[in-house]
Amino acid sequence: MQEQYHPEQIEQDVQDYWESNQCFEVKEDSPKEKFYCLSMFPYPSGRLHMGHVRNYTIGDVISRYQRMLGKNVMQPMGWDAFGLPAENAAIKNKVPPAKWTRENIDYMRGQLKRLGFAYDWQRELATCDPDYYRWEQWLFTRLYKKGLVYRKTAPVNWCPNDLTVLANEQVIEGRCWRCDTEVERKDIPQWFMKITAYAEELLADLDKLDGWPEQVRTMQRNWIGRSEGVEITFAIEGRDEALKVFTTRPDTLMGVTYVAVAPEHPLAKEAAMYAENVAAFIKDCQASGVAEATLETMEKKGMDTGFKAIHPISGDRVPVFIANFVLMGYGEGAVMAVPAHDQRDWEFARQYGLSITQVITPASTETEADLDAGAFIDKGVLIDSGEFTGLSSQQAFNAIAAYLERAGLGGKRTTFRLRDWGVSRQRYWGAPIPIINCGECGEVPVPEADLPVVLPEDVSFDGVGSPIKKMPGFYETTCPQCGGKAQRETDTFDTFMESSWYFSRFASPGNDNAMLDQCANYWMPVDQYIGGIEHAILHLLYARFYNKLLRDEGLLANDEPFTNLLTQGMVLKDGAKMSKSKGNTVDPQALIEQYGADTARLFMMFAAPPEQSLEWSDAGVEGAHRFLKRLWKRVYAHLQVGQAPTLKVDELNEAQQAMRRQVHETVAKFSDDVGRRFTFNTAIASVMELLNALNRYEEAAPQDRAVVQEALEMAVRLLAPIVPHICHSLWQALGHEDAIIDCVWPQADEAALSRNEIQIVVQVNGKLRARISVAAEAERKQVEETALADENVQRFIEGKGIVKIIVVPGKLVNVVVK
Ligand code: ANZ
Ligand code: ZN
Repeated sequence: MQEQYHPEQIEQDVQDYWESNQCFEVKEDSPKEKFYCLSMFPYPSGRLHMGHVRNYTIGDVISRYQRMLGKNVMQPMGWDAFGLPAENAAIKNKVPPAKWTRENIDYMRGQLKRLGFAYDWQRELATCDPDYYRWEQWLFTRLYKKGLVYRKTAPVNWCPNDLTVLANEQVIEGRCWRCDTEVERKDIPQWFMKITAYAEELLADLDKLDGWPEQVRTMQRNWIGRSEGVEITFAIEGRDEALKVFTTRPDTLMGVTYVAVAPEHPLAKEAAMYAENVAAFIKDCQASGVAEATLETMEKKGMDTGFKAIHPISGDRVPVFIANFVLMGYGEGAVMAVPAHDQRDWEFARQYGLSITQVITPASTETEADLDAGAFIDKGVLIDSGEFTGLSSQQAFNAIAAYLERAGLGGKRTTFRLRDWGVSRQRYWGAPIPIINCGECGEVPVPEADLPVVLPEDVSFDGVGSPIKKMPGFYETTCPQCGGKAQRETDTFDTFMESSWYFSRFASPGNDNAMLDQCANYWMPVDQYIGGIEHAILHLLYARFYNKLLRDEGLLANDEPFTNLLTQGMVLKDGAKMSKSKGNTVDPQALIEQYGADTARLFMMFAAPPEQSLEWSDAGVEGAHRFLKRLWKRVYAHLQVGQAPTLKVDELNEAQQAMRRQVHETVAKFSDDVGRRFTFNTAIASVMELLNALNRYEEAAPQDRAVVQEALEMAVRLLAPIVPHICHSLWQALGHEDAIIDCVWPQADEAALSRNEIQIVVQVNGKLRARISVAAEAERKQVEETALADENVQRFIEGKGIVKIIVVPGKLVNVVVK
């Protein structure tokens, strides 16, 4: 063993050892319990950032810990390789996206290896490889036949100058990011996945996910947004087709003073044909783009269509408005407006001079509805509502639903906020959508034998539109059904398609004959998933959806993909998120080069518990490094004296027992912190304290050296998942042939934990009445209390006064009573 700690050298040696012994390549044939640990795979942007280092260190520590618990642990890694940044980089640097992406992957793979993560690299995949996305295309064509994917017209952001579709993040304050032209909304045919068909199950199964943070489950529940309500039909005067609305408050039906439809609603379009100002209004609404986040905050605008709706119960005529806040994609794209009881409707009615009719009054006399100040939105008791007057809101919900049902004018219905997933992107760098458009046959899925539809990678990329849209060699084809001339779809998939199933493919890698095989059912579900909270909604929801699709295809047996979820906190610098745009990043590469992988890993795990944000600190990194140097030095000093004798636990003196007790208390605390609480920082702190105690510990007798040997071995085993390289070396230096990655996780020795107990006799008035055991180092007061608490002693002193208590330390207690 060398005297000095040289991380760069030992880390290289240890990594060579792992690689040449294929230490992290796992199979499905183990009798051990399986454990699948997965960190969210990175986008190959060029270099790792600190967020990656943190995420992957947490995952690696959990993996290595689970392995030491005796499990068959699989930890894979791959690349979420499609997406917009590659296109932007291609424009900037004049490199094709494929080349740029693959070079980044090579560089980042090297960085991950340098950090010593225990990945089974045999399972590596990049989503831009046709061998991967072909299965996504395959599944898509299967789902098409099942009716779970369909095409419909939907709006996109369109730059009229560049003649290109823009992603939401390419629209900056309503303008194109490249040419600053005002962005328009354009309706084009796009492909959708019917996630709404799984809405009920996606919601219900959240209850099973008790290994997920409650916050994430709540976010998913809100996103799915189940609403129980009533669908109501309003006839339109002078027209055959009626208008349907969805409401969660049918109890307010008698307070309807107008109805409102979305700008895209057929009735709005019809009104536009009769009146120019209506047409202009609709156009104006559409120019505001498609980014939906602004809906809540935008100014509420409306326009009278001139149509009159007939109230289904009273028969009153009410105006039909177009309103920009009514969404075409929710419910029926139309609302019954009740300005007295809905704030949005109230504001709208005020603005356009529409009447406000109160039909709900507070149930308790303590509150009062002040309709001049705003809508009264609480539930209560019905007034001015004909036969429903006097009912509570709850009773009226059912009564009105039943009435409408009998009259054939509606009934109870459940809707979801969740919409079908639009998966078409008018971009180049993505998986081609496997559909052929034929003038005769319409949309025809690419037959299985013709898959994959490979994306041409050798392209010149100028950023104006997608190159494959200008490549007849790609899109001109023949129809698989009629053999006539046809055109390939040139849109590509949303990259969430690739990230929604990569975890199952890791469990069943490289199969050229099937999307997944039986191995997937050995490994799935993922036991521990680790990633950023920014993926709490879309990625996790789509992944859960995909898992259910794959299950229903017979490819997976599990209902849910991720049993436990850990969302790690952000890496901050000076209190702000580390990000390129803020210019406050610290490059992990420099950190690794200066201090080594173990220091980087230790810092990441020591600076904060994983779910909390972590503040970057140079001092913290140096502190982590100093600790590793001290650990090395302590082992070195210990070994300089020669081999330690065998530990004889029965022959230890008090000081030795006390030292040994701290060792085993550390083992117990560390295991609990890491295994149950995930508080790696406090676990590490306990080993730091142990090392301090060892440095203070005076070694005189040979058994002292045996105690120290055990202490150092325990420290090294506990730290092995966190700083695996140094622990590998130290373990061998301490005289072991086996590799520490395969050591079993240490168990605290119960005997060492219990304090040294001694037997004491208790007399009452000089007569032996009991034998008690107390800690050897127990204080006099404690000995007295234990003696007096003894049942037999109690019998002899009961009802008598205690005159005095004589204590002979370590021997006897005599209670004198009168
Ligand atoms: C009348 C009413 C009266 C409503 C009242 C609320 C309060 P959640 O809970 O999110 O499901 N709504 C229905 N379809 C809509 C659409 N396409 N765009 C915008 N708003 C729509 O919300 C359901 C309520 O949202 C419905 O109940 C409807 O307004 C509105 F005192 O109907 B309500
Ligand atoms: Zn055809």
